[in-house]
Amino acid sequence: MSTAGAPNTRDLIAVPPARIGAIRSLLGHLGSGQRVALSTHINADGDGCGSEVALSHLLTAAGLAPRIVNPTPWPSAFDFLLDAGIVEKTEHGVRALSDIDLLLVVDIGDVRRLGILTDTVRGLSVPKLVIDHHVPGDEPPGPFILSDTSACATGELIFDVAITAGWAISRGVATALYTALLTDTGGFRFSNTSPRCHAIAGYLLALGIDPEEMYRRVYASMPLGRLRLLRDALETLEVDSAHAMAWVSLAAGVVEQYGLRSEDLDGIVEHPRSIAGTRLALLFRDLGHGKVKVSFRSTGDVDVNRLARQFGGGGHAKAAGAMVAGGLSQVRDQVLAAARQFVGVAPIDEHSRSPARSGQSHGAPPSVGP
Ligand SMILES: [Mn+2]
Repeated sequence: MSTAGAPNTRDLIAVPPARIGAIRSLLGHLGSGQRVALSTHINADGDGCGSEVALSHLLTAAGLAPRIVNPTPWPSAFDFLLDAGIVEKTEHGVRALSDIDLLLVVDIGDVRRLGILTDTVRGLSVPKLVIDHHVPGDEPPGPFILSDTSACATGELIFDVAITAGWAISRGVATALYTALLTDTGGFRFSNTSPRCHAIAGYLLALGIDPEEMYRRVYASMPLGRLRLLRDALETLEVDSAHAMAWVSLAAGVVEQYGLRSEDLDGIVEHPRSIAGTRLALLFRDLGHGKVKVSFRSTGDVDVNRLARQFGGGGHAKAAGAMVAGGLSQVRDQVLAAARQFVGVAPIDEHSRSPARSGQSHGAPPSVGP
């Protein structure tokens, strides 16, 4: 049985032609024996970690000597990716960048996402390569860029590099790439879950990845404190149905009180986002030193990257963040006021006069996603 115009899986798996030039250019910088530092953004997520581990395996097999050097500690949730052969030198800080031949930064569109490594990376004279799927910032980490916002995850682009280079996808590579795709699509649920994303995931399953084991490792290995933190966050839930917004807040110190780290906050903001009719969900986390981290999530057409940029942050159209100076209630009031203006009155509210939504443009300040 066939349907005219139906896609076939081979077409879905094929590397998009628009990426091949950038991939070949990146590959042209790689040479046997090179010492390569791999880095990703502060509070690395499953895509950053998965992309780094996949590249570690691939580059090692290709005769290079990769090491991972991140601005913040390796998240314990992704310890399972660090099998034998992965060199993780984050604890050495910028010293681990002093004797390299090449830097390869993943899942970052702006150098400032490298946190404490930023200034050192700016000053590096070795080639700096970037593989990313964010909206590009105004200061990319390096000049040699493979960037495509249509990629569901940076891991998709790593897959493309491997296929284009003719590198074998080992079990370790497949596990790491599956983690990248799984986490960046929220378990294959977000709008970036493209047909190609599923096709690549299918390819990785065919290589022997066990989806239930991956689910258990990524989503069912939660420390008890994480659930207690969620309970506390949900106690603060507020909803503005006229603007189709919902938000939760975390006071200074609660994350630490439960023995958790920033990485454990992943997914909290999905709860306000899951309320029927919500177009914009926010998480406010008081960091306790005069700064509040704001996470923005959208369902539908609210471009939270543009909203976050009003506060010096950025990210994707549907997921973004910003670090805002001030106390929790002050920042919350300020951000909510801007958010209400930005989304306008939700059209689903029968009380609304439905003014033109969101179109207004505020000057975009330099983007630094926290
Ligand atoms: Mn990503």
